[in-house]
Amino acid sequence: MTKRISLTRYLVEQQRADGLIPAQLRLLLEIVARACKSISHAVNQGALGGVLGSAASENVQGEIQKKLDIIANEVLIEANEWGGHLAAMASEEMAGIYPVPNRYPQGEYLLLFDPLDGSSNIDVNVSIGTIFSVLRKPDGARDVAGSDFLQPGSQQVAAGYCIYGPQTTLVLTVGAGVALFTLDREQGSFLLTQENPRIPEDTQEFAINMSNQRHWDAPVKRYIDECLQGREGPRGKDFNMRWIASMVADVHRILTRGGIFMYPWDRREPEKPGKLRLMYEANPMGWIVEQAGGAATNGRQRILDIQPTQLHERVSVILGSKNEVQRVTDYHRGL
Ligand code: AHM
Ligand code: MG
Repeated sequence: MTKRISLTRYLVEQQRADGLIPAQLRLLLEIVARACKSISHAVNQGALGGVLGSAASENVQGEIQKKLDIIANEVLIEANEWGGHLAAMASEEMAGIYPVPNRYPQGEYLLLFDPLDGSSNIDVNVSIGTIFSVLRKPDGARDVAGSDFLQPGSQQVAAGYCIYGPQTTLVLTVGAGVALFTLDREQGSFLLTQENPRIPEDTQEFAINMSNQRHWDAPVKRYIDECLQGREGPRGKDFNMRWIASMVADVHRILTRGGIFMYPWDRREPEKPGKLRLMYEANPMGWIVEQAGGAATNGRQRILDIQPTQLHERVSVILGSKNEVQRVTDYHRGL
């Protein structure tokens, strides 16, 4: 049997090879992975650990928090605050940023996360995950401020997600392709199981919440209508549909076998640009997908080029197989 490479060894070797992973960033990624291991354990315990169900609180977006949303958020904060690698954190579950307390040394990185993505799937035993993004604190900034986080996704220095499914898999990029690590529960470590997956440029599979169809904008309606017409329609081929309602799981499928994922703007909340969050969901996932040869846009613009104006900013998301994302984007541009 071939000896597998651990996450630690992978990061050390990357650090030596191309210098893309400075020591502080390596520590950060190891600590995030360790936190994901704890979250994975809590997810696995489910009812036995008393972690299912709702808490009696709402998050900053007015959504009822699940117990696991809060647990995962706390695990990530507690794991990361003391290491000296971070200046501050921001989370989908917290209203403002979380500067590292003064009793700990301050580092040069900013960590953003959606601690538990796919919350509606927690109680029904369907895959969920953690998504994270790492930025550098801008030069010259003394006390860290919320505005330090408002950097476009193209400035990310690392991004990843951990999916808690039949296997727990950590997916990571530092800008030199994508690496996948599977959690070996017996050893308690993440082991490299795939490097540089490539998302096929074409696909016959789309992921969208069809129950919102009547609220969509014309370009999205047109694209899905054409897919649904199958081989008799203008696309000349049949399409399959999947919607897990956990972005991590839908993106993981696309990374594995291709497809297009869309959570577009719709008329339910016309003043909001979309449901998903730019900084915690779209940017890290957009970068991973690009690093695997796919594309990610908001229908008009590359996701990673969007200049955020607020921490909890929302965005319309279209990502996955390049040619399909290009097609939907062309439809938005009236081409
Ligand atoms: P969450 O971060 O509160 O879990 O919400 C994000 C999730 C995504 O994972 C998923 O793609 C989407 O919401 C599903 O939404 P819907 O239930 O409207 O289909
Ligand atoms: Mg989420």
